[in-house]
Amino acid sequence: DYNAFANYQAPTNTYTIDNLLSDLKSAKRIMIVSGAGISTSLGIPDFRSFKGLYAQLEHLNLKDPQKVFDMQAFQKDPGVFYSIAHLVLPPEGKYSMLHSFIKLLQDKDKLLRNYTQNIDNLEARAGIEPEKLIQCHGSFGSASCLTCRNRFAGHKIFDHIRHQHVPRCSTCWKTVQEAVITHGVIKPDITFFGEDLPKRFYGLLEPDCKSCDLVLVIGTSLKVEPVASIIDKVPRKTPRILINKDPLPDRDFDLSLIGYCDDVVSYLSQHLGESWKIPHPSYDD
Ligand code: CNA
Repeated sequence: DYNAFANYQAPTNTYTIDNLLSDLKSAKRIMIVSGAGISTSLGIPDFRSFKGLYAQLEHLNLKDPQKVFDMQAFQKDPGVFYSIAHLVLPPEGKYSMLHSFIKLLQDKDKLLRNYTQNIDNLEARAGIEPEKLIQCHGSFGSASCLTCRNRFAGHKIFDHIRHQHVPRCSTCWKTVQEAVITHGVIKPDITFFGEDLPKRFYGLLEPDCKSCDLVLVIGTSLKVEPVASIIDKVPRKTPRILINKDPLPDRDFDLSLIGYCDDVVSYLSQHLGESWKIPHPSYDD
């Protein structure tokens, strides 16, 4: 069985940038696994870098900075999350070169799926179709009332987030029970620790891993499960490429391109030819 054999092949050390350029040209089903690093060029901090969000939260004296995104902690005091949420709010009117590159792959009919851990919703802003996009940890694109479950467009609470106020649903506000701190509180539809990932993630993951012909892992430390294990489900014969500021020495890639992801894809685009020129990354509302 060729596939079974291929799954257990030792990693090749001979995969080069030229192999990647040629695979990008021939690929038809590229899977992208992305993280906070694809948005840092826009000023949104990642979590775990030297000047990332976790470093910026030291003043809160939390034992574990992840607690800010913990559902139980949110239910105890939503104010803690809303005191820092503005730091990861997406900018308006722009996305990164890397988002634009993903859109280019979609336009070339090469994008199988983008599994993003990002919550900034900038993939959608860049024009990635809902069907091609799995926002594994949800996004700021929508928000819901914890009490009546009414759903709102995410931007409706952006001003609250900017001013570090806890937003509350106007329907539930009328019946507000002061004793219940989360009564009528609106929470962005981002997946907190302790919440489940979207059903689509589990439904599409296995077939996508089996059928993709190239995997690009971009701007992530691969520390958060279950996304961190996606690449282990991809058959060994499928090339797995890392594009990241920091190397991930404990993970198994055929090629690691270490640097700023916008620079790396600009380099690739220049070597792929005129039709691979990356469009300017901005949008009008
Ligand atoms: P992380 O653990 O902070 O890792 C980010 C990785 O990106 C690091 O390995 C960096 O080396 C790398 N990196 C940073 N900047 C660049 C760059 N310009 N080019 C290439 N690589 C870069 O973040 P992960 O995404 O791995 O962790 C998953 C968390 C982060 C998810 O739950 C997200 O919701 C969460 N997050 C999202 C955003 C966002 O939506 N923009 C921002 C901050 C955190």
